[in-house]
Amino acid sequence: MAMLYMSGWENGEHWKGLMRQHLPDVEFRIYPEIGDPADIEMALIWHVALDQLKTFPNLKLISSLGAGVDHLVGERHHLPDGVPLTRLVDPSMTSQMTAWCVMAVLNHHRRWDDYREFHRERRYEEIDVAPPADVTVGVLGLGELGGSVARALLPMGYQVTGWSRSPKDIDGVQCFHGAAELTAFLAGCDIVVCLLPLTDETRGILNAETLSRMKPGAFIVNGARGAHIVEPDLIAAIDSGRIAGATVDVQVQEPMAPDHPFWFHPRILTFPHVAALTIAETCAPQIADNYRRMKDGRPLLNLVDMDRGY
Ligand code: NDP
Ligand code: OXD
Repeated sequence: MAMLYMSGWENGEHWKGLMRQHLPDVEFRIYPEIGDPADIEMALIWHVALDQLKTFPNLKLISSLGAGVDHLVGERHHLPDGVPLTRLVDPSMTSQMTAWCVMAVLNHHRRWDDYREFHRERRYEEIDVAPPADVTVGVLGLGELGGSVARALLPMGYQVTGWSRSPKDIDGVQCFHGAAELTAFLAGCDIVVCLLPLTDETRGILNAETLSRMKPGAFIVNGARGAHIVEPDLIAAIDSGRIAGATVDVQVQEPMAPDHPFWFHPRILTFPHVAALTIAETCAPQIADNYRRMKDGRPLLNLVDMDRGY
């Protein structure tokens, strides 16, 4: 029986070496070297060849090689019925994302770009900046990543709020939940950090209407998925002066086309989807654990609820 690695990344051999340490008796194959399709019991997948999954008659577990599963849920017609899908929840990914979001918040709040400009111009001048206690950072999504970002901002003195689907109780964080509380949540934010999963309910959640509900001069940080933002609406809101700017790790189309307007916008900073990378060393043990759980019929870790979409 075998595990098949289907990622499109060029580190298959590296994963193979690691998985051999954790599961020495399990053969590790790297797509497109499938061998006999009947051998494949577990697939590790990112964006590659989803339409092949139904051709493995003994497939018992699909594991996303990322934390997000929108691309898999969105293509669920390719997933064999009844085969569970798990995702990665990894402390390294959480700390990477936390650091990236904190960096984006601090850079905006402490006027990094303006001081860089002053430095170039040899201007030794002070810019008025509100103390953190007067700045509210709101986190959309209070799960593994959003919860960590919210907690990390507290000791820096920020007012922290958050929004999730179900009610949450996080010490020091004012928690909102459900569609009915979205407007109240947004209205209080100076900086909004998006860490939602991309689902039918959250696609385009940052649009002309919701952006207009934010405080004038609010700033957007998106570490989740590009399609959470209606990109032309964001540009219009920034150009009108309503929104101060945005830092986005993710875009609707990745990689961004050379003529994408984000490249040319002075108030938008883009990153190439690097906020939290999958580190094979830290993720291999949980994948091995789930393999053993699948074999023993024990409950799986980080199971995706296909109907909920995350
Ligand atoms: P989780 O599933 O742990 O958390 C998701 C949070 O969003 C939960 O708090 C959930 O609410 C909330 N949520 C979901 N749907 C809604 C809704 N309709 N209304 C309000 N709240 C909602 O996910 P993670 O924190 O692990 O990851 C979040 C996303 O980050 C991933 O889906 C992925 O897209 C992105 N990501 C990006 C990376 C990058 O490098 N840029 C790397 C890793 C992830 P509740 O708690 O009530 O369920
Ligand atoms: C993920 C990602 O979901 O890298 O893990 O975006």
